[in-house]
Amino acid sequence: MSLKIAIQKSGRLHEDSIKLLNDCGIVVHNGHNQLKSIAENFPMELYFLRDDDIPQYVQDGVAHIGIVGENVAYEKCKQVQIIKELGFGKCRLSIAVPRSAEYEDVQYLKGKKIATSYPFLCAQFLKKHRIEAEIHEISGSVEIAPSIGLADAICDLVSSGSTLITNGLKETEIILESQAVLIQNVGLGTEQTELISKLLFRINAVQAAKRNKYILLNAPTESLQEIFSLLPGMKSPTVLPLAEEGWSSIHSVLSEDEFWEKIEALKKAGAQGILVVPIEKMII
Ligand code: PRT
Ligand code: ZN
Repeated sequence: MSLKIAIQKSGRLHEDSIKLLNDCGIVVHNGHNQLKSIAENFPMELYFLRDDDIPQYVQDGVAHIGIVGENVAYEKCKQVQIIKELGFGKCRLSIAVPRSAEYEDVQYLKGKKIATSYPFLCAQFLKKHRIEAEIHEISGSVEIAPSIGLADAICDLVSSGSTLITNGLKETEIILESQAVLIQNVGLGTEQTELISKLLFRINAVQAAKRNKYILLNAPTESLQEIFSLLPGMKSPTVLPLAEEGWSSIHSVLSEDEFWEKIEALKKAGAQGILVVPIEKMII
């Protein structure tokens, strides 16, 4: 029994998907143009596919799980379950119009022609706002559609926004915020479900490690209580006496989100010699 996972063969999600598996301790060899591979130290078989096909493969049970963007997962409308947000491949599906357009609100789109590779999500957005417009489905180079007279607006993926600028467009509505997700077939047996739980346990440890840093610092004994309140740690901070009387070394874990704020407060509380170290895995 092995867990069958479908990942993108090449493209924006490929490397991060392999890296995630590697970070989870799963060694994957994917030679050039290989469509299938077997992991070395985890019962896992990998299928390398076009991202658009992954939801179908997972729905049909050919693959038990898969990694795709939420944009693809929702557009394809397959019977699959999203079980984990993976934090990479972040982008948004947006409406954009020519920079010169006098766009005030979504009513602008009434009766307009919108080019997109996401006809389902685009139609859903228009329906929600009770807008009648013409959707023109194209499979690539959507951004040039307005400049060649093919459409009045587009509905496409945006990350930095530079492609829109290059093509004389401006982003006016965000339809969906997207990132890579792990999807799962809805009718799996106990053995596959157990393997998925093992994989999720490892993914959670990798993600928790990324969100946190290990921090070591020295502080005078009279500041310890204030420092403990700033650094609660996983259970509570470790305190070791320094050779110099009246001083201690404190070890703890600090969340990335409050990092700079806490560092400033720690310095104010008398902390010195602060070292911050990345964490590889974090089991909570
Ligand atoms: O061959 P295959 O079908 O597997 O790949 P693909 O060409 O369909 O997809 P690919 O590799 O381009 O993208 C895979 C997934 O990456 C997408 O489904 C999204 O979930 C995610 N992703 C993240 C993006 C982007 N960022 C992104 N910027 N996908 C596409 N883009 C494109 C966008 O379409 C536009 O052309 O990048 C351009 C805009 O980028 P900025 O930075 O200029 O705004
Ligand atoms: Zn694709």
